[in-house]
Amino acid sequence: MIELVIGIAVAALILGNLAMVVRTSTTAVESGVFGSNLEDRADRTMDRIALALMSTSAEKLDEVQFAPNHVSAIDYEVVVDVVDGDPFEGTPERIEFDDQAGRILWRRAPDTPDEMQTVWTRWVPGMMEGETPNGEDDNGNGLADETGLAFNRDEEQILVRLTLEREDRQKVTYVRTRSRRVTCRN
Ligand SMILES: [Ca+2]
Ligand SMILES: [Ca+2]
Repeated sequence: MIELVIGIAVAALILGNLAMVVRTSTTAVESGVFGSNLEDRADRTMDRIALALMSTSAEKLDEVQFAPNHVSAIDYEVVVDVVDGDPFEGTPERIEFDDQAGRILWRRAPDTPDEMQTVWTRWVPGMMEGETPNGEDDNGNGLADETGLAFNRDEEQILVRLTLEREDRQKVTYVRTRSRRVTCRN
């Protein structure tokens, strides 16, 4: 009888461990997928921003400041063609950080009746990874208190920085940060 009880206990222990192993590896796979999805999204969003800025002229981006200052929105016009040696510009566009909703918005003809809007991504935190609001550059990237989407100027190039932050079902927070240097058209 005692042997039987011990046998059952051992079997239960083994099964329990097995279940735990299975559960742990499922969680590991899930979190791996979650993290790489967020990474893909960060890369895709950065690609879209870079493509848009590459098609504009740096002269038009006066409002973009030098480090340690930054802006969280950028107004530009896509240079569509050259007419008699002068670049011909299209409709104004804007990429902006909507800090209330934590989104990056792309707006075409902003603040006009013809405005079009698209959400390029969600899950953008109020502050860049490693940054806290204290007037200092906590994460050592040359900018002080920068937002989850930040632009600054470096000679004729625009530096774009982006952090995405998202919580999974287990309440684990994932953070992915990207930065890119974009050269505008002449
Ligand atoms: Ca910083
Ligand atoms: Ca700071």
